[in-house]
Formats: sequence, C-alpha cells, structure tokens
Amino acid sequence: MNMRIHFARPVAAALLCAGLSVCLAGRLPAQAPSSAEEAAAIRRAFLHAWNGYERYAWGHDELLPLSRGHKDWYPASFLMTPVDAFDTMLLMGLTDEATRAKTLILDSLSFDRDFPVQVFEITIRLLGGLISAYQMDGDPRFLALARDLGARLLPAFRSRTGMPYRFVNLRTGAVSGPVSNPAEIGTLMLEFGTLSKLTGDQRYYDTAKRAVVALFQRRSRIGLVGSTIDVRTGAWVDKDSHVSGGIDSYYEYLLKSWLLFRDPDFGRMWDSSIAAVNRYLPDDRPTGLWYGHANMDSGERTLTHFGALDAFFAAVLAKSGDTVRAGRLMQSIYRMWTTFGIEPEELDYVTMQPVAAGYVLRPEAIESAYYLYRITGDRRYREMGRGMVDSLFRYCGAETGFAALGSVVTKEPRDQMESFFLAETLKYAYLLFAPSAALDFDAVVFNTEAHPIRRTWR
Ligand code: DMJ
Repeated sequence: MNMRIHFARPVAAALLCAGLSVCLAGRLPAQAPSSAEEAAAIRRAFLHAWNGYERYAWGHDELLPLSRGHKDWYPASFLMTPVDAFDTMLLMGLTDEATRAKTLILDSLSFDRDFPVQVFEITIRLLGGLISAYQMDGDPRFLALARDLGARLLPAFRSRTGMPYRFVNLRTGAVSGPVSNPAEIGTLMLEFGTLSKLTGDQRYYDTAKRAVVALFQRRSRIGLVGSTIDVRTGAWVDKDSHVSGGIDSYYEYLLKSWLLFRDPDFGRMWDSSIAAVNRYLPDDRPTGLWYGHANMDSGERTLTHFGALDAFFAAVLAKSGDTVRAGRLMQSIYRMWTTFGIEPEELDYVTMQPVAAGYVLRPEAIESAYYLYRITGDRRYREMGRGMVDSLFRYCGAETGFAALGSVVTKEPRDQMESFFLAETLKYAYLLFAPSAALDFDAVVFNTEAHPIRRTWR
C-alpha cells in the first residue's frame, strides 16, 4: 500500500503546513507564510517525524516510515535517531521530547559491543551528537559516553600511515576496511579535537590531526585528492577528484577545524586545497556554475555530475568568505532542486538529467541556503529555502514520519527516514526561519551532521 501522503490531503497538511492554502489547494498562496509561521510548521514537521519514531521505532536506530517498523544498523541499536535529534529538540524548545530522549540515551546507550562499526558515521552522528548534547544540556554523562566512544574508536587509526581504517570493533579494537576515502579519513577532527579540549586528553586531537595531515600530504602535484586511498600504503586507488560524497566533508573540516581550533596548520591546508579545487573543478555552463569531477593528477574533466551531497559546498564557500561563488552555486543548486520539484541524488548538469534519481531527505541544499542567508542577509536565500522545504513536505510527508523518494521523477516513496533528517534537514530548515537568537550562527561551528560545537576553551 502506498502510504505516502501529498499535502493535498488535509491530515498531513494540518500536521505540517504553515501556509495551508499552498498545500491544501495545490496553488500559490495569496501571501507567503511569515517566517514565524514557517518555523512553527517546521517544528510541527519535526514533531510528526519524532512521534513516528517514538511510536514505532523507540529504542532503535531509525524509523521505517512506510512499513511502520524500525531498523538497526548493527546487531545492537546505537539510538542513532535520538542521539542525532536531541540538540534539534533543544533548539526547537521541545522539552518533553528532549527529556524522554535523554532518559533513553543515558539509560540504555552502550558502546561495549563486539562488532565492527563504521568510524566515520559513528563519529559524525554519535560522537558529534553526544558532544553537542553535553555542551547544550550540561549533563556530564553525555561527555562520559562521548569519551568512552572516542577511546573505543582510537584503535582504528593504528595503520602505518596514521589514517584510520573504515571499521573498528568497539570491544576488541580489531580493524577492517583498509581502502578508505578522504571524507571518512578527514571528517573526524571536529569531534575528536573537541573531545580533547573538553577532557584534557590530547590523544584524540593529535590522532585525528595526524590522519588529516597524512592525507593532505598525499595530494597530487596540482593539489587535488582522489576518491579512494589505501590507508596501509598511502597509495591512491581511485584518482577521480570532486567535492561529492567520499571527499566532500574533508574540505569542510579543513575550514571548520581552522575556525574552531584556530590551529594555523588547518588554515594552511584549507588555503592550499581550496585554491586547487577552485582552479580545476568549477564548470561554468549555460545551466549555471557547477563543481564537476576531474582527474587528480592532470586536472582533466572526467564527469559532469553534481548532486544532493555536493550541495554542501555553497555553505562551505560562503563560510570561507567567498559569497560570490557560493551565491552562483546556490542558484545552480536551486535549479537542480526545482527541475524535478525536488533534488535528485546525482545530476548530469549538461543534460540536466538525473544520474541517480532518488532523494533520501538530504539536508545540504537547505543547509547552503541557511548559511548564505545568515552570512549575506539576502532574503532570496530564505525564499529558496521556503520553496525547497515546501516541496519536501509535499512529496515526502507520510502518515508516519517522512519518507525518502525512490525517484524524484516518479516521486515513488521509499521506506527510509535517516537520522540526519532530524539532525540536519529539519534543523537547518528551522534555523533558516527562526529568529537569529534561536542559535548564534557566528558562535558555533556545525559538524557535518549539523551538531553545533561551541568553543568553550581558550
Ligand atoms: C550526513 O550524514 C552528513 O551530512 C554527511 O556529511 C553526508 N551525508 C549525510 C547527509 O546527506
């Protein structure tokens, strides 16, 4: 049975929509909802998704929104959704929900597990979530959990190069997955570095930094990195360079590690990397400015693909001060989104046809609109965000929670609601419309899972 509900149906509309006239009648409203109304609608949408989790997936990693079931990533649950969603609840003032999530986490989350986990995902979602939970809520038990997890992840870095294996057994420290990628190697610094700052144990900072430096040192003569690398030997396995999944947040963390820790080594690595990226990857086409793929040694164009994951790059450019390129890229991202009513996972930006047609509730396009709006104050970015959020609600709203799309062309639903929908997508959407006092944008650095980290140390 197809349980996806378009906003044309009153029940979903009433739950989720601020501008009811938009959704109920499927026509443009006489007047767009105010920012406060939009923020309130996004908060209701969050509650709708969370209530689905509480009812059908409590204690598990994720809700399956269509079958009303649950999914765990591993043989035991790590409470992926509650940990990821907790700081969004605090930001939205959802006190009762936050209290229930906190009790669940503190009563039942354990990392003493005899199976391998993916270092990158566990770090950005759980370590990042626990650190921001500690910083925002103040309960030292969150930090104790983060410290325990950090210690169990450290054996992953025991390779000859210092770059981490992809998987580590949390109980035994056994490692696997030697062929990794820049994102999984280079997106650990904010979490590990902050853990050191908060605990006084320098090992986390030094270990994660050593891995980033080892990766940076293996950049090509023209300054680019490839898609996959063997952490045992340091040899590149795939030399395709891009800002898409597998590399994306490596660049994000070079910049953000510089901003958060003020460690000049990260500033230098960022400056050198962004110069190479901006030399070889941008692709100015009649369809807009894009960042495509190129060979890391020659700089020659290999693919004209850009997708939902790549959309984070406008936010990073804006955060670095390059609002001109960021603004042009945001126009392209919005075009990618509006061509199909919602963005595909991957697009050929020459033909404007999807290469991978699904949409898994990803945040990056809305994240970039939020950054650009906060940094430039230009309301056009908020309007882009409004369009994206409205269509997301329209096409992905389900009776229970929100569902990914198998195809943005057919809009067929898929039984999946990843935790980043609550950690990131709805958080950035909410912050785009909430008063700026809801979160001081300049006082935090978001990890790649949208967990805000505050520099509480000197
Ligand atoms: C999230 O887990 C993070 O944003 C990560 O950097 C990329 N993929 C998802 C969201 O799309």
